[in-house]
Amino acid sequence: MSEGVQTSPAFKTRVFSGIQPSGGLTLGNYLGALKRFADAQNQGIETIYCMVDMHAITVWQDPAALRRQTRELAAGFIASGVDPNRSILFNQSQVAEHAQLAWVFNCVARMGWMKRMTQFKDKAGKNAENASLGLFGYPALMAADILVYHATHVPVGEDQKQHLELTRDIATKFNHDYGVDFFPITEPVIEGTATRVMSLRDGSKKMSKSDPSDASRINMTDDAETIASKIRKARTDPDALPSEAKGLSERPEARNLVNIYAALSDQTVDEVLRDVGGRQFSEFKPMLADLAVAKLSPISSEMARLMQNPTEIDAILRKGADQARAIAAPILQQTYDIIGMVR
Ligand code: AQP
Repeated sequence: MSEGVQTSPAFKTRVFSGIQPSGGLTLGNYLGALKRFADAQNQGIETIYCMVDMHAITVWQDPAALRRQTRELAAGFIASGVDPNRSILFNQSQVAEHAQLAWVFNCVARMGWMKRMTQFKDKAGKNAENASLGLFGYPALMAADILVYHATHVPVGEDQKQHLELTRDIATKFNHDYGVDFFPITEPVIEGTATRVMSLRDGSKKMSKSDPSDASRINMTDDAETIASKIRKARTDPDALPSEAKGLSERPEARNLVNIYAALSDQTVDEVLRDVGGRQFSEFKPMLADLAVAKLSPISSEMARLMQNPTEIDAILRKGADQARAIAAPILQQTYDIIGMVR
């Protein structure tokens, strides 16, 4: 056991999560992540949220676009209810400890573990030999993002489940290899009706900011007319809505629209169907469009207002980075002590 290392820390409840500034925010990011980030903060839990720009550059990012998208994402966090006075909000590359711990985890994680990651396979496609090494090692950096704060809970969408299992594997292997109980075994928090918002054009594909079809997603910056038109054109089936959730099990597109409605209105799917069961999509789609516009337009106007003052956004992120570093630096130093690095 290493000198001076606390080996059985009592892990206090601490939430961490991040979003890549790799494009504009979608309704999937809002319902699967941002809205739930604000909910965790509002429950009085310690919350740390991050724009993960080092993850974003695992695929090409134009420098000017990356800067703009990072600030726009920060504005999206704040406009969605993440309060920089109650949550720590910062940009990943401002806190070097993420990259430092990621290197340690690169040496803990195994090649075979990384090769099984479906997101790498999806993003690298047929041309895996030409993908960046960073894209391959992405989950080790994600584990570092979480564990450098000893975070106990990570709210994410369904698509991140496999990466969080890998975070747990890395923590377990590190603790086992060094005979310590140093890193917590983090719990993924994948809850609610919108943990996997699907494309509006294809109910089998996740809604994604990098989908080539803009019609497949609702962007947080879309205006009311665009939102209504995308929902009107969303793919559906010809049947009326059922009156119970089980009637949606074989109807992915219908299920997606009802899930979105439920998440936006803070209801369960059964509660929604109690009201709208039996209606045709010609009636339900305008109801969904009205709800989406009512919920999203205040957020997009607030984002636009915040974006008029980028210096203010940068100051918020710098302050958050100082707070984040104050937690991360001692945890990294303890990690180095455990490993046997002389300092
Ligand atoms: N469709 C979705 N439904 C529910 N949650 C979602 N998330 C993303 N899409 C959906 C959640 O948003 C958080 C941040 O995601 P990210 O930006 O770090 O990366 P991503 O998951 O790869 O998101 P995208 O939109 O698909 O980005 P690209 O196209 O760049 O890969 C995560 O918690 C994620 O689960």
